[in-house]
Amino acid sequence: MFIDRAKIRVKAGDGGNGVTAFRREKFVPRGGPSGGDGGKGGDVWLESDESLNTLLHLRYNPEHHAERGRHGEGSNRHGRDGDDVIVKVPVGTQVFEVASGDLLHDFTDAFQRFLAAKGGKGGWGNSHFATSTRQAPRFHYSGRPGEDRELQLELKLIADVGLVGFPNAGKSTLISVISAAKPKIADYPFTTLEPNLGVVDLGDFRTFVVADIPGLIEGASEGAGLGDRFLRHVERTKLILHLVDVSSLSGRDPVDDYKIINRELAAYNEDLAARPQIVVATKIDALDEPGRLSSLKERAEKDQCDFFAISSVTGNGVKELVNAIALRLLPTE
Ligand SMILES: Nc1nc2c(ncn2[C@@H]2O[C@H](COP(=O)(O)OP(=O)(O)OP(=O)(O)O)[C@@H](O)[C@H]2O)c(=O)[nH]1
Ligand SMILES: [Mg+2]
Repeated sequence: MFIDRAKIRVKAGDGGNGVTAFRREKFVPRGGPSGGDGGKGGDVWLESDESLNTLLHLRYNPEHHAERGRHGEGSNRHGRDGDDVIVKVPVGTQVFEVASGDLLHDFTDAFQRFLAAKGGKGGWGNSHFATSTRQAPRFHYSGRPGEDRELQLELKLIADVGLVGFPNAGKSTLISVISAAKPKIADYPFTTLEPNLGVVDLGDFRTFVVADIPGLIEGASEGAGLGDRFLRHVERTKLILHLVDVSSLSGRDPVDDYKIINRELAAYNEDLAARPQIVVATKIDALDEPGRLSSLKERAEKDQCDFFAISSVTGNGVKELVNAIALRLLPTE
């Protein structure tokens, strides 16, 4: 299962307390104040790690507490600072504060760090408070509490290419033939319930990542079908492949399908609607009315989109499509 959300609690260490103490040594009469300060509480940091690609590890381990600072001691001994805790998250994780809903941080690269909860300062011991008129202060400060908050983590898959289209358009079938991903494929709508990622290998270490997401239908932006909530997985893609079934199997008109999906994209996010699209007519092995293909092609050209016609079953046109995607995404030297 693809997990892309997790709620965690981060609690930084409290600061240690300062102490009240006085020097007591054999040959030092009336020794002055010598209470040391408390140590600082440990921080909780989040750090991005390229080797992770889900938030699953945090689902099972949602509490992250850093150590408290030790209390100060006599003879001006400072309490030890609490150790920090580092929580690893995949690149692409966004951090929201549950209480306010605010976006606190966005991990766009590996080895980024975010201070999720700051450790409390240690309290001052009484030696801090000695002045010429107050030579024996009999008080100290307590340590400050460490920050404590609940965070909602969200991982958007960072894919280069997003597949969108009606249910049954052939999205999962395409990703299964161009990558090693093995999503469920079936002859009914809403086969795909969770996004799948596939890595397309072009050789020479050149790759791109494709996201296959559940199908959209009219009204998805208002929650119809599975709704548009999976569109956040294609929000960051550089290119959208808009798949349209041109066989008569769908029982709908390809140009209408194309327009409906574009409307849903725009309703979700105008930026997404403006993202470069390649329009892909699918299932051409089962094409029985050529007019369905040509009218979609005309429409795509009118919208100044590249257009390809493929069959994932026979492989017809698939290679050309992959090459065109590679040309759009990868700089050629
Ligand atoms: N004839 C033919 N059938 C295809 C082709 N590609 C996909 N199909 C069939 O179309 C049906 C739907 O394919 P999927 O890949 O599951 O469609 P999808 O777009 O992922 O559908 P959802 O996950 O429900 O949104 C399956 O029965 C596939 O076998 C094709 O190129 N030619
Ligand atoms: Mg599917």
